[in-house]
Amino acid sequence: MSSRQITDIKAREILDCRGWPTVQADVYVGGQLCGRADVPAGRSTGAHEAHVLTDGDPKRYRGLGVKKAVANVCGPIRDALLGMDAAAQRKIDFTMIELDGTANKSKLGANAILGVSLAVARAGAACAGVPLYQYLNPCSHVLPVPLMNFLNGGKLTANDLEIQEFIIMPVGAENYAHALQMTTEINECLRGLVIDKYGILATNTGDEGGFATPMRGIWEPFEFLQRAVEKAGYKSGFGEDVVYALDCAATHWHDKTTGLYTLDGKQYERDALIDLYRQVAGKYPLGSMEDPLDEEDFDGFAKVVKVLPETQIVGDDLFVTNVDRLRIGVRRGAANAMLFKVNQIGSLSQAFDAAEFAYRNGYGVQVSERSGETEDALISDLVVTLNSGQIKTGMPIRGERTSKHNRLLQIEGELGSVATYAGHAFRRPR
Ligand code: 2PG
Ligand code: MG
Repeated sequence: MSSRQITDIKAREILDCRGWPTVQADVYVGGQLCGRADVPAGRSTGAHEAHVLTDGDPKRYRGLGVKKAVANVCGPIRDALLGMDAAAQRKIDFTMIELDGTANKSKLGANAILGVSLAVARAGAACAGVPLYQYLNPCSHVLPVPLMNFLNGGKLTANDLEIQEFIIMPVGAENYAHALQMTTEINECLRGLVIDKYGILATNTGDEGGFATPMRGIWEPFEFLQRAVEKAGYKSGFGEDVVYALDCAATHWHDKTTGLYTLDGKQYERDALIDLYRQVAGKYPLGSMEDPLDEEDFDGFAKVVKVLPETQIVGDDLFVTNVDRLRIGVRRGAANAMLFKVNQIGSLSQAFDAAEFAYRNGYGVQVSERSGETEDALISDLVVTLNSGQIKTGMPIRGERTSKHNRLLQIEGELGSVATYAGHAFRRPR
């Protein structure tokens, strides 16, 4: 009998940062709790994401309870995995996938499967007596550039900005700790500028900690970011202190019937929108842009890659961390980086497969939070495991976001002189 044999699996319904129920799973080895993990949840989700199993009972949490998913963990998943080696991550993940038997994990729930998958990884690391990032990859050493979401819009905020995230990347920082310092200094300057123009109420924040201001369109947020950067004493530009980034989340302001995009009251055909992006990138150093177009428009994404040669183009709703969709993207030259969200696909092994496929094809990998997070900081270990060089995990305020940043500070300390901050090389740091 292996000393890493799984002896029990438990789960419970907990709450995420929006107060919505989600799954927490526990894995026991040798009678001891060895791995625990929480499942995050999106709000601006892609149509092709794995299925989140909710109870649909309007009497509890307006249908959003996850007791059924919890029961699936404690019943069929537990039965299938008891006695297995906690280090057999792949075997465990694919046992659950087979047990589910559907393409999108709708029978057991991606939230049930992922919770166990992540908790198993933690249990494996605990048995090995090493931190998770080191257990998953002994060559982990790259600290990512954080994509800091200073101004929030879209589905993650109650304001009129269609574009979901206006981001600053502190690429010129010396290390992760310095990146956080730069971010906070710039954010304090931005706060002052926002108050001057819009008053104190405009400094309320959205789901990921960026200000939820009444700004409009695409130009005004950039003007504010640029002024805040300068006021804080930093320079924007490739090779300078900071570059900018966007998550347009354009699927959510694209009309599938007319094919038009509506931005600040104006309608755009696809090519006109791409031209607008070109103008923005001509004025501001745009290091990265996520989901510039609708999630089904692979050819449009390929066009954006050609029009913006200096900008990393990231597929989120486009790829949903799914190797099959990524394969289509690679074939058609759509985007050149993949957003990595474990719950989009629903198991750690499949998410790693997608990342590896991305790397093999010269694509970057940007590890990402969901808008609905708990204080679980597992993605901080994953970004270092992947040596991916970039993480999007919200502003360093609100506990469910600071937990990730603070975990990265711990990892930077643990790695000591081995730690390498990705900096300007965030697209290919390895
Ligand atoms: C996104 C994310 C996180 P959500 O679109 O990239 O920033 O939002 O988790 O709601 O999908
Ligand atoms: Mg996105």
